[in-house]
Amino acid sequence: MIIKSAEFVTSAVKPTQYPVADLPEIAFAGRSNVGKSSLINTLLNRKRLVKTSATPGRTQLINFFLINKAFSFVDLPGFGYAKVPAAVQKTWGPMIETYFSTRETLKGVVLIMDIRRIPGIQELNLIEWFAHYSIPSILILTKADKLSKTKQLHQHHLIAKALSLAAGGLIRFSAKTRQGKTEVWGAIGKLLDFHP
Ligand SMILES: Nc1nc2c(ncn2[C@@H]2O[C@H](COP(=O)(O)OP(=O)(O)OP(=O)(O)O)[C@@H](O)[C@H]2O)c(=O)[nH]1
Ligand SMILES: [Mg+2]
Repeated sequence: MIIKSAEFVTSAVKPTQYPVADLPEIAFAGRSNVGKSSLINTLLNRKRLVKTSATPGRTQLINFFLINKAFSFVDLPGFGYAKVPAAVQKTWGPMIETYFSTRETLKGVVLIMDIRRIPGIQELNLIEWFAHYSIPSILILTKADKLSKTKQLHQHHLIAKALSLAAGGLIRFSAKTRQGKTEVWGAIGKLLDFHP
């Protein structure tokens, strides 16, 4: 995929603040600090388009990016970070569900999980929402560089089992080594109906 342009558009919490829905859109979801922003930056060959941080839970807004003036990427706020104030944690569910249920141009969601961790109830709930709202999903196991190849395969199979999926339904990825980047673009291209 050749990235000619990638620009931040706006941050939003509610539909009236979303940019006009006139281009196909792909959203990125996952636990806080899992590596959502790093994955987006890696896909776009940008070091700091999307802010990453060592402090989890920093992205608490829905951030919209315009790519090649042809489609949008949306960095959704992460869930599950205990230090986020209770009031913010409470608004996360409705904010995300409103986005999933109202965004007509949403073509799919990339759910990012840590390859070292068996997904929990939040990931399972998100996968249920995707099914409920008929949103196609791409499931990613990131930070693969943190494990040996043997351990990667072992975790890949355990996580697939925990999600009742075939192993082929998960893509192993690393923002550090760029492992899996081509595969992720292939999956996104299918949802956006182009060939990256
Ligand atoms: N080794 C390794 N570290 C990674 C990878 N992806 C992200 N990280 C690190 O994990 C930390 C969190 O990454 P972010 O991309 O900011 O994660 P996020 O999910 O956007 O986090 P929030 O927006 O705070 O919820 C940073 O220190 C990254 O450098 C990866 O593939 N490999
Ligand atoms: Mg982030």
